[in-house]
Amino acid sequence: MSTLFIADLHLCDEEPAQTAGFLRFLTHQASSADALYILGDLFESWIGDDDSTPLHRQIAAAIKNLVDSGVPCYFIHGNRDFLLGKRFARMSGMILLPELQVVNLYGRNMLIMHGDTLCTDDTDYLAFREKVHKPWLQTLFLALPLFFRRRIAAKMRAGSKAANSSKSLTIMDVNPQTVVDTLTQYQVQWLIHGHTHRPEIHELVANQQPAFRCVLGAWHHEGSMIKVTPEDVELISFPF
Ligand code: LP5
Ligand code: MN
Repeated sequence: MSTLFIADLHLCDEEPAQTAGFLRFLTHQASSADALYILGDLFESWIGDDDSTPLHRQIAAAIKNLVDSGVPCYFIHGNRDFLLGKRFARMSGMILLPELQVVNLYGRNMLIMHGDTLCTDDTDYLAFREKVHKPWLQTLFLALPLFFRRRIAAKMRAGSKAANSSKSLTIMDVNPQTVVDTLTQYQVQWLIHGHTHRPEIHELVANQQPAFRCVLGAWHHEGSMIKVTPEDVELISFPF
């Protein structure tokens, strides 16, 4: 019995190794799991479900195979693929979850999320996030021709890279008080998230008890997953 979590694969045409690694992961590790949770940034960027590229169709079909074999797959949006919608969910068989979700796994209540909203010191990012999450702006963006959306997304990625190069590592990490507040708000002792690309299982105190913050790694040169079993919670890296 095991439930697997992954995030931050950043799949794109330019990085075929990650795609190969993900397809292998689906047919190997994930095929014997009770469920797979993808906690955002599956794709490098997502500009609308109508952007039907061979890569997107290949990934949808591979996830659908897993789901059809009896392994449910859940998805929480990341800051790169927050526009992934119902059409892609239907194609892939994935179930879209809200930004924060508590799941009970083998008796443990675990809060799961992408992790970007825990970075509350990064006020520039949060201001940017608030803007691009406005429904009217998203509707407007999605109505633009694909080539234009692609250009805007590339500008945003370039702007993000430039902004990140002058931000400190502390600003781009989670705020410790926000983590404790979130665990308190949801009355849980376990948190699983991605986004920061700093894989680790941190021990802390919340609700006057030991608590654990499990951070997934990005799929740069190897895969990263968290495996939850009735006995254990493990952070595992594996070659593509
Ligand atoms: O993604 P990453 O790891 O590089 O950095 C993130 C934060 N950056 C982002 C921006 C995304 O990378 C952009 C993704 C594009 C998605 C598809 C387009 C959908 C458009 C929808 C429109 C309605 O999330 C970064 C954080 C970092 O994580 C660590 O937490 O710091 O935040 C920023 O870089 C935000 C900047 O501080 C401020 C904004 C710069 C963007 C400038 C955009 C200009 C675009 C003009 C277009 C007309
Ligand atoms: Mn992210």
